[in-house]
Parts: sequence; structure tokens; C-alpha cells
Amino acid sequence: MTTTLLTSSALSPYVQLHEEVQEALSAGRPVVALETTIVTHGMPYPANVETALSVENIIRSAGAIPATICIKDGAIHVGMSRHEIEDLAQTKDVIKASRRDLPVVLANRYTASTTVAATMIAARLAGISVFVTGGIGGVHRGAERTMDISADLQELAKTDVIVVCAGTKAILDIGLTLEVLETLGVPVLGYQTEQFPAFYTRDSGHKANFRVDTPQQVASIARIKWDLGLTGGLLVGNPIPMDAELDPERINQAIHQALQTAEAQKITGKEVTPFLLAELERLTAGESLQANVRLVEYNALVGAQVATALAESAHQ
Ligand code: PSU
Ligand code: MN
Repeated sequence: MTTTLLTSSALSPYVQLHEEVQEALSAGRPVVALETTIVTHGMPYPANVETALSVENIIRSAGAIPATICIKDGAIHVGMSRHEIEDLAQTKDVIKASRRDLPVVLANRYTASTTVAATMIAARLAGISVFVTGGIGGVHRGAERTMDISADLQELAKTDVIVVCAGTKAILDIGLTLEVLETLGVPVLGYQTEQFPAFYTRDSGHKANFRVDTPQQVASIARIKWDLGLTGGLLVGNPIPMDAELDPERINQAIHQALQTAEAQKITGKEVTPFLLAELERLTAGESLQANVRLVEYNALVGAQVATALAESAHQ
């Protein structure tokens, strides 16, 4: 344990809050959780570390405190130093940890990054209610054969955290993903749009559950949900900025090709998503990566505003 880390033993002996995060939380100031699977499995080096740091800066500039989350030395670390982020981004063979992996990783003191599901759990344990990512996992195309449905969806059903994302990539079956979210009772809010976004593009062709236009609206919907005892998360679909959007035809062509390669190479389980992301980057000559960076940065801004609105509503 380093001196900058404090154990939040009241919550869990396995959670270590970074000092800055702990201070902000005890003062009721806005905090935004961030995942690290996007760092270890979602983007190549050095774009991964540059993006992780830029996202933190955006959150700070918007008046909130970032809490980037990973697992190492037998604890879930909530809030990482710049050095720790740089280190994780360059470590090879980091485990991608979702809900099922958490106890195993902790017991063995492995180093792991956290998926959306695992980051939601960590945020909840730390008392953080807003979490920013790029895209969530969902129902994979062909899931009626493979049963490949991300644990992120179940987590949204269970864990009280607002997740700000740019939708899900069209590598998934977006329609089925939304059906499952409906079944699980997860509100899907379109941020300043009626549509559910498709990550690289602004419109998936599917509608969001409801449109919201302000961070205050998101905060108030979340508060009411939790006040009613309706446990579980809320999903905010924040479309990629217009000038960063990719051409739908080109990206869908690349997605189609990447899916075929994954099938031919018999990629399964937790390797599927990272494999497809890397293939897309190759097939689009880096364009998909650039779009990914832009959309995460924009989500960070909106997430910080939502966290601020939520913190303000608590003081009323
Ligand atoms: N979608 C992206 N980039 C990512 C991920 C999803 O556009 O990096 C990561 C997230 O951490 C998400 C995880 O929680 O992949 C989903 O993996 P799986 O499909 O194996 O549940
Ligand atoms: Mn999967």
C-alpha cells in the first residue's frame, strides 16, 4: 500500500480509495468512475494512456474528480495516479475482469482491468453514482447460437450507477441489446436525442427509451428511481459529436468483415470484444480508434455534468 491510498474499511477491506477521491466523496463533491478494460483491451498503446489521461483532465476541468478503477495487489483501486495509469497501459497480459472474475483476481492478487460490469460494482462499493465509458457490452450477433450476452447488461439491472456511454457498437445486435435492457428494467435515456446511438455513428436506427436534454434531468430520474427502491442502473446514450461520426456504410462494412474473421478464427468468450475492436481499427486504418477517443472524451464531459447535477440535488 502506498501512502496516497487509504483503505475504506467501512465499505470493504478490498476497496482502496485514492485520497483525492475519498476527500471528494466525503465532502459530497462530484466524482466520476472510469473503467480500464478500454485501456488494456480496447485501445492500443499509446492512444490508450493518452485517452485515459485526457478523459481525466476533461472531468477535472468540468469540476468533478475522476476515479479510474483497476485491481492490483489484492485490492480494487478506486482512483489511480498518472503513473499507475501509465503503468497499467503498458503492462502485458492484464486480466480483463468482469463480475465473475473479481473474487478470483483479488484472491490471487492478480493485476486486472475492470469491464463496465466490474467498474459498476467497484463504483457502488466506493459510493460513486456516475460512471463514464465508451460503449457497453451487450447481446452479440448470433447470440441465439452462442449465448454471448455481456455481463454488463445484468449489472445494469442490479447495480445503482448511472452509466454514460455512446451506445453499443454495431458489432453487437443493438436491437436485441435494447430488448434485454427493457426486460431487465433499465431506463435507456437518449441524451439530446430520441435515438439510441451506435458508438461510431449517432443513430442506431433504434429508439432510446426516453429523450433527456439536461444533466439535471438525468440526475432527477436517477434519484426518483432509487428513492422508489427500484434498484439498478440507468443507461445514458450520448451520441458521438457530429464532426467525429464515421460514415455508417464504411464502418458497417468493416464490422461485417471483422465478424467474419472472428467466426473463422473461432474466437469465443471474453476475447470476442477485444478481438473485434482491434480488427476494426486495422480495417479502418485507425479511423475507428480516433472516433473512439472523441466519443469517450465527450462522454466524460457529459458524465461530469451529470455527477455535478446529482451532487447539487443532494444538497437541496
Ligand atoms: N465496448 C467498447 N470498448 C470496450 C468495451 C466495450 O466499445 O473497451 C469493453 C468494456 O469494458 C465492456 C467490455 O464492459 O468490453 C465488454 O466485454 P464483454 O463483451 O466480454 O462482456
Ligand atoms: Mn461475451
